[in-house]
Amino acid sequence: SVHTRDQVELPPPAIDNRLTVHPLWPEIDRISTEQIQAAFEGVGGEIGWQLFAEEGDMRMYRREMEVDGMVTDPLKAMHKVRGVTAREMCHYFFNPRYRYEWETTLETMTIVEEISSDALVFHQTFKRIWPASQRDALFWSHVRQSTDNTYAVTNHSTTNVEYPANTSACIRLFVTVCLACRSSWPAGAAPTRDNITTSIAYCSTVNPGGWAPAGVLRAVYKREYPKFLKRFTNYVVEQCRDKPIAI
Ligand code: 6CM
Repeated sequence: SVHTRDQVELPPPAIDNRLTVHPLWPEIDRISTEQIQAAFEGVGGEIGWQLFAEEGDMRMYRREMEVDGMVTDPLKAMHKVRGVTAREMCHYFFNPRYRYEWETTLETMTIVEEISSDALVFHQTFKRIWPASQRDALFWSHVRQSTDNTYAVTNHSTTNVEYPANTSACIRLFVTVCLACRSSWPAGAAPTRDNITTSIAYCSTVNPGGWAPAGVLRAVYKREYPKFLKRFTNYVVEQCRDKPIAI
């Protein structure tokens, strides 16, 4: 019926066997493990992280960084969302079916390869930001359970001969993103939509891949990242409201 969700399409609790035999597996496993670990490390006492957006439980930090004159500021965001699980959060972030509904910077999205139920390769083009050239990205995306009640999606740039960089109107950007989520509920109680809280750590590092004015880029990030995280988390809360909870 319309109110039951196929459990099979939720992120699987164990790694899909088809992924572990794929040539990208060693890289996907290593980078995902590193990213998930780093995502849960605090920014509190650390030098260099500057808070640039704060709203309710959401906090966003960045570290100003440039590589060959290009802005590559690492971004880290923390948030707390009530009424949804880590697994549900990651399901909506990973599954391309929902992407156009929450991703506002997107122009096109193509699934380049379906590696397994928990790993895909995407080609995406983004809306052009004046006065820079349009950007595209080619990246693998992997969703996994890390520990109990903890799920994460890692996205990382890759290459594919059928999708060469910098040939058309687009400059290829490079991205490493991790959305790591951990759910908790009162000890001794069963988890419900009323008592569950999910802590989110979102990390993103984007190399624009070619000339883009630093000031414009930083202004876009400052506006777009908070907008993305608020919109995405509200979207998941709305989607889950009348559905059975998926731990
Ligand atoms: O993590 C996010 N989205 C994922 C699914 O699309 C994926 C995307 C990574 C690429 C991030 C590139 C951002 C740079 C976009 C430049 C063009 C901005 C145009 C703005 C026009 C309105 O991991 C959420 C990414 C949120 C980015 C703000």
